Amino acid sequence: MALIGEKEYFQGINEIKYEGRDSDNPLAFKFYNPEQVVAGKTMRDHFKFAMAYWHTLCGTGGDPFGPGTKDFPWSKAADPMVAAREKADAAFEFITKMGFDYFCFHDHDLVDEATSLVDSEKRVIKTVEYLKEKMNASGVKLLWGTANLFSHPRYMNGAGSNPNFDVVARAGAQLKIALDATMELNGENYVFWGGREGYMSLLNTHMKLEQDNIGRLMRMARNYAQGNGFKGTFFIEPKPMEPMKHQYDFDAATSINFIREQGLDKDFKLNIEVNHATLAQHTFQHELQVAANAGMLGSVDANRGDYQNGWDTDQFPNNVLEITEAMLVFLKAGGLQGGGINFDAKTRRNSTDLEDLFIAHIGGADTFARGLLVADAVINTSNYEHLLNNRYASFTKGKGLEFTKEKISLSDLYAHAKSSNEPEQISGKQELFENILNQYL
Ligand code: XLS
Ligand code: NI
Ligand code: NI
Repeated sequence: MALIGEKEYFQGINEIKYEGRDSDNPLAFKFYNPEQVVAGKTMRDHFKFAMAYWHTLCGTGGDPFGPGTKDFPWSKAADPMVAAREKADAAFEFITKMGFDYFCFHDHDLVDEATSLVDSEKRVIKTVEYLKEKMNASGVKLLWGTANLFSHPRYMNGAGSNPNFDVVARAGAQLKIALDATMELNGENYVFWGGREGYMSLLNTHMKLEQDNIGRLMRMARNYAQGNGFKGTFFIEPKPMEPMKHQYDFDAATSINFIREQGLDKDFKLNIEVNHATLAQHTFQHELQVAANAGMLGSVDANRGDYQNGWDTDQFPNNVLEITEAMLVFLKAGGLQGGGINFDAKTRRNSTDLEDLFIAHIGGADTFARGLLVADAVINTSNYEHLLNNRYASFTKGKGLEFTKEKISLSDLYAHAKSSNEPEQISGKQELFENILNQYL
């Protein structure tokens, strides 16, 4: 099967190559050099860049004030199966021209939902057959699949958290079909983003029952998938708000608690999204660190928010400083466990050229590559690690060391403090740490 479908959608664009930072070619990588080895691994393997089917192929730019602006030449056909094939052709042409190895999808990004569950399942199965051929021909892999359990009006009161069991069961059915699709395509992971899993008003909400029901659904999903040979990891993607006023998977710490409380910690990790972190009043790097500390740094949804807006603007990542700080955490944690970097990002409503999709992904990949290179240099050639470890040197010897081993008591602390003078004032040297990062940028 040819890599470009019957019709070439991105005409005039060839495979994107690395040309280095001096290149003026907008359709070339300046920092992302897939085969370049950094910290013992190629950039390609560090990142496992993925295209998000929903934004790149389906997001035509509609907002509450107006319709879509992007006249995508695929999926215009009235027959949903023809439209789905065209979309798949465009998707694989895009991914292979980008030189990426992965994609991610929601069930109904692939093909529109039908009016009945049975017909929807048929559509998904047929589209998956077609995707499988395209994947075999191109070598492109599925980073993760997921079910859209938030767009359809039936989920207005939630999916797993819905107060009506019939809706929970319907969500379970859709989840099963999405898991089947993910497994059929050898998906490496499965994501749960709880779009409507939360509440608008506590007055009409049984919070504990709703959360326990989500846990039940997740355990069923895990048992079903593993029973059918799925070896991948499940990820929860935290987000604090939007669409619900309060989302149950508020942030990394909240989600980790949920995972442990529900007995899911052997099989579940986190998918951290930049813009969700900032919506939760955290930094992206904070969320990565919280996940890493719990051994749950699974995957990343790459994008960025807007300093002035309080919603998920899903812009392409271009904040090099932010991503460099994140790459420090990433490298020190030993990378992602099972996941990759999925561009859950959309071009702006007025970026209407097809080539803008490439330019945006190039910028995103370059931002991560640059961050990785800088973080690696900071760790290995600057004074950074030494300064950082030095701050905690008092825990590496004497009573400090005994304290970390829990070999001393509160009375020992009392005796230690009583026989010492007022502790010495030691500068935190934040500006020095910041300057080192700037110096290496
Ligand atoms: C929305 C989420 C969504 C998930 C997948 O804010 O980021 O796109 O990644 O359902
Ligand atoms: Ni996301
Ligand atoms: Ni998001």
